[in-house]
Amino acid sequence: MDALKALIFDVDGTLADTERDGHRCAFNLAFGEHGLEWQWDEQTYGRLLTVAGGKERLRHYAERYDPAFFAGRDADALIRALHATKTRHYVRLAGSGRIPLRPGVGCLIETAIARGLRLAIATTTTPENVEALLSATLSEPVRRRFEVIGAGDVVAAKKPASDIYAWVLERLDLPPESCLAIEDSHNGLQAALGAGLRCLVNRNDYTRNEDFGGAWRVVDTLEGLEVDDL
Ligand code: XBP
Ligand code: MG
Repeated sequence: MDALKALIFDVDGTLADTERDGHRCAFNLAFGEHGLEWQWDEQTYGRLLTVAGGKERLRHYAERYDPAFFAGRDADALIRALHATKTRHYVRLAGSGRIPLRPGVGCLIETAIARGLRLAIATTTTPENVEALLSATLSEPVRRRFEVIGAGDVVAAKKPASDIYAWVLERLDLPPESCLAIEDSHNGLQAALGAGLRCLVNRNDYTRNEDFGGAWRVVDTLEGLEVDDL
């Protein structure tokens, strides 16, 4: 195995538990603002999380549960508008500091920096959402150490496609063998494996029962994880 040179972090569910009390609430606030009666409870949202990407999730939900939503309207424009409203609400929620890093994440980032490891992000969410969360949870010097941020629509195919990891590896100019991906979900694991990366899965309440076959390691917390063990 090549010497480890970089950690590539997923964001939602991995750096922080952003889905239940962040993205889900932002979607519901957007529905209200747009006069829709949709409301995603925790259980419904957990099922919808198998569709990566907020715009893709909205389309999936409308097609499956409210096909009349698109009748005679520009579906793409509607979804873009809904998603922009949702992102505005999420940026405010994440930027408020109400969504903390998961246990052990801050310490792992700090020790990785101390060991000279390079840091990157590979996420399905938007760059503005990443910026809001990192600004609220990391100091400016630490935030600046994330030298590549691969987020959202920079690639056409989202997780479980491996495009976002390939995009990040290209900009790190590193082979997959010298990097470790840190993820929380089956979709994220598949994306990392597809790019030839070892993947450490940090399960959470939404992803606990997903299939993590092929993961290098599966944990329920990053607390106590030593960089030298990676
Ligand atoms: C998880 C996702 C994202 C978020 C919502 O991303 O699938 O779509 O649920 O964010 P990650 P957007 O790869 O970080 O686990 O609405 O901005 O897509
Ligand atoms: Mg995730």
